[in-house]
Amino acid sequence: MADGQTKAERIARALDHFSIEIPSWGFANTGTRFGKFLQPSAATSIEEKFADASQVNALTGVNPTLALHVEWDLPNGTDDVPAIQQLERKYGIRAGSINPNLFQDQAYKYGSICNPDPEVREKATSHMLDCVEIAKRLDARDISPWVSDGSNYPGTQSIRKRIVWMEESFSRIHAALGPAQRLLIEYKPFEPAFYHTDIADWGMALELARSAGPQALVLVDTGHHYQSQNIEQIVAWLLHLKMLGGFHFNDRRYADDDLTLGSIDPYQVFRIFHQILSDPDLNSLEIAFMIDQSHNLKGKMEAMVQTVATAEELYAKAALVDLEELEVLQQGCKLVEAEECFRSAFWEDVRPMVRDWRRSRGLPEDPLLALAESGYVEQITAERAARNMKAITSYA
Ligand code: LRH
Ligand code: MN
Ligand code: MN
Repeated sequence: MADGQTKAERIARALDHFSIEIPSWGFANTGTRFGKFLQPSAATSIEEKFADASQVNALTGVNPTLALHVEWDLPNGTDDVPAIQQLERKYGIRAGSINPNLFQDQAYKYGSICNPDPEVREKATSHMLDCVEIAKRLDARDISPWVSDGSNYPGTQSIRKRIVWMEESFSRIHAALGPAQRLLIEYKPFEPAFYHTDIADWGMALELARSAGPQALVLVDTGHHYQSQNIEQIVAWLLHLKMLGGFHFNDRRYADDDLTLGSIDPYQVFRIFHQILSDPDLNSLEIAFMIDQSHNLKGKMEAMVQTVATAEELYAKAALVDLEELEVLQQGCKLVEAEECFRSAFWEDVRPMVRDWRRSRGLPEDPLLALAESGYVEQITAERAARNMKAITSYA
């Protein structure tokens, strides 16, 4: 490489600084909006989610935090904080991003913070303020709301008024943040709303973050874009503006499919990672890499370990792009040479070097194999099957 480092050294340096947060909901019986196929090994409680996360981290070494969805994981709000703290200690996993839930309560039929009814807006805002408080007590940095609000038919809602209501709500949330906390605003073009979604794209999320205050940033969920949208360009812009707070990683073929990272288009993930790894301020970037996936068919544990291993491999590939050489080629408009320089890193089989890195850090070389050999899935299947089968019976 132009900087004198070997490929293995480059990969080791990149992976030593890599971590990715796993979502509590990735271990539970989640599925599609048409239903879900219950799994005997799925987590049935917050303790089981922590146990699963801890097992994934033991195998991969790069998942020290667990994203929590407040409605699902802390149904009693701040009252549940001591129980979470106990689980943190027991399983050696810290609470990660705190996700408010603005989409399940029946009160949110016509919106949460964009609802024309001020009482509903207040309910939604106070839920987010509770989330800030939960995050403070758990020493969690990020509060990451996804606002599902929107409308299904033209003319049925005032898009303009709803912008103002969002600005008001986010300003209040921002004012409640502690000095080290951040508000990460997620966008999504459609679903559940099918005519307009109040935060439909990165431009809207960016403006809302700017109007909320300096600790508000944008969260990019890779599944939340229209077909063929250039996500790495959005990432480049957000990096340029210093407004990129984090990612929800997953893959998609059609819409918000929540499939395994890199299963459909690994080159896109590589291109996104390249934008980050080529940022001039790389060492001071604080970007929350998070997984947001829901597996209806794959085993939850296997899918999570597979995702993390894939993320490591794609990050390692992106670390192999020879940035100095690429810059010279780009500047000289050597198009084919530049493209080859870029994508030869993508074609590199980094798996042997990633395995070496894992071994040198005392981790299993092949985390998926290690999971299979550990017997963990069989153990949790035996422990949880009865509870899950009961649910299956009542579901039928
Ligand atoms: C919405 C979303 C959002 C939610 C999660 C469960 O599609 O991406 O991040 O919190 O799914
Ligand atoms: Mn998401
Ligand atoms: Mn989503």
